[in-house]
Amino acid sequence: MKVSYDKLKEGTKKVIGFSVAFLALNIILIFPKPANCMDLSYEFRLSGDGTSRPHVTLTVQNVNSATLEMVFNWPVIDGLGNLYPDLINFIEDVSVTDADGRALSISWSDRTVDDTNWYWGFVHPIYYKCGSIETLGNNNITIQYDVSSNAEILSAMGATDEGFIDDTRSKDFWHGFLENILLRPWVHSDVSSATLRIALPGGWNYATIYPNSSNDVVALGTMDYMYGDNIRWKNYQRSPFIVYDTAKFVAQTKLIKGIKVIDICSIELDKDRNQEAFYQYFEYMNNVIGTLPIYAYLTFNVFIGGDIEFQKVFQALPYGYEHGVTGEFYSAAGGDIGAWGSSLTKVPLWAFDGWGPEEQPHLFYAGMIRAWIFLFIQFDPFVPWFKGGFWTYYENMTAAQRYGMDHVVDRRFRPMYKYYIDNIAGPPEVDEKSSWGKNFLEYYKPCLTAYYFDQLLKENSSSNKTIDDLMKLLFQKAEQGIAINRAIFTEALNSLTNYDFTSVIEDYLYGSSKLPLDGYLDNPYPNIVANNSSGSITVSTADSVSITVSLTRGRYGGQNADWWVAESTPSGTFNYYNLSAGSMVSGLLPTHQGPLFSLGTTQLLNSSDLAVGTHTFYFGVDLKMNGSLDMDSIYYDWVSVNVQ
Ligand SMILES: [Ca+2]
Repeated sequence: MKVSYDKLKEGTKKVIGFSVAFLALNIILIFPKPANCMDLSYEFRLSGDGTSRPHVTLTVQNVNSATLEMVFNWPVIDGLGNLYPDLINFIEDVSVTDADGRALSISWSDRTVDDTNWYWGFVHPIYYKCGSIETLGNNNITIQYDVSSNAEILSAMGATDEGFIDDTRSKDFWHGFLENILLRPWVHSDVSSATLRIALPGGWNYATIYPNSSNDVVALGTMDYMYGDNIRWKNYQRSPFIVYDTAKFVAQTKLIKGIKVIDICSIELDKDRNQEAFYQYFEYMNNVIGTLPIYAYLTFNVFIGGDIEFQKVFQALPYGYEHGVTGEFYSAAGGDIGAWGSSLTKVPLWAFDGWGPEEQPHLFYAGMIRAWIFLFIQFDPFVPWFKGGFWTYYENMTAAQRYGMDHVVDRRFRPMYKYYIDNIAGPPEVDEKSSWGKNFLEYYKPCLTAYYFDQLLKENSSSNKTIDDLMKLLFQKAEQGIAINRAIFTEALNSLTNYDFTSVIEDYLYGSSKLPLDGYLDNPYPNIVANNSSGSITVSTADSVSITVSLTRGRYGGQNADWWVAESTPSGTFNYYNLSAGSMVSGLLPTHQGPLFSLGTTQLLNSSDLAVGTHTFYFGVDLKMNGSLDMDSIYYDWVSVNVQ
């Protein structure tokens, strides 16, 4: 665990190094003073039955400036950038003392950090409340304050204890973000080390997205998630923090690819949840795209019903966006792996043309995909097709790895394509919204396009390359702190095979051309005809018989197959078409072995010396390329020739 956190720190250092240096340079230019190396020890103490306000005691060591500037994120900001300065006061009753207990003065001001170079999605400034402390030459300073109680937070959100559907209540937990409750140095580089000691009533526990150095001490490192200098990964830096009574809440944790995946929910909700499914999908995404450079991923659900007026605003803490790479943080029932539909066996595989409450256009855990696509791998400038379309594609692929691709093609991609052809495709294209309010052209057409790209990659690489290889390349860029753009995307895609994707990217992702997916979502379609007839024919021995085959590759393009062209003879024996001989020879062997491709109309035989009796000619492909006939995976067609 230590190892992976170190790896995480290494990874983020690379990403933020430049920004940190740049910010530090600015600070030095504006405030020419030496950088401090402050050590911060926080204690978060919750007493009694959980009703009271938590109390924070912070000891700052190695202070060496006349003024100590400490900040926390405030006020609350929603996804549209609206400020709610009166909604929640996270920090109350602040007092500052020196090592001898003498009071020091603190004065408050508002600070805002903004940068036009920030990633498109995080357009809002970061708002801070800054407390300036006159240190009077003290090196060690203690700051104490209260944090809003959970009842105060829920009440501010518009939720009440009466709103709980199960027997949990606001006193049974505390939930929020460390950014809002940990006063910390204004200058990130001033932080040398930080720890957070958690003191809780008996039977309580906590969870953060930081590692522990002991059972009750969280190693915050240099508090890297909590500063705007790492702005490319601003959401990645959210630091959800949950404290809960273990008699009322269940925490399930699994280490996946070095990431501690934590899910906390009330006991009542836990009965309907299936964390194993979530783990499986989480692992899949790490495997096929890349392992997220985070220490932990945390989800939290409580069972509160009804509309909570400011729930989304609270979720958007601390920067004004409801989702984070480090987890989805929900304060009410539902959420991406919510109470309903969360079971692996209950994943609703909808039919796209059947809108309704039972037919959901997305899967309930879909939000997890965001951590990879759009939060970690970012497109700049923003393109809706990547966020919506590739997200939707991978959401479906997580289901496919559990249920099988055929199931997902049949139940999701084919209906989606049919809906597209019937209602959306142009010219001119007509956009529509799904029952989840998602535009077809931003979510579903680009999802189908991703499927098409995957098929083209397989087709041009004997299935050695897939769209996962593209995503891995893009993930590597993200690890280097590089946002994707059209040129990088195109170059990555074109590097995989000899196929030039430039025009299909233009046509289907940026343009409004009609997707040519006919035949890419169906089963392979072999066709065999005798004298241009697909039914039975009757000929005399003198007549010549022409046997012609064709194949539409269908959804398995590039997949290896045994190709069969066979004849059952009147005497009951089998012949097969030998490609090199160009004729039927006795026995039953594959005519060809290799990847599926679409084969245009091809004449194989044209002879007039067939024996009297019934000859049945078969053309088929089976998807297990092993030289034997596999009837469980074969697609075939036949025609019979009755020779008189
Ligand atoms: Ca076979």
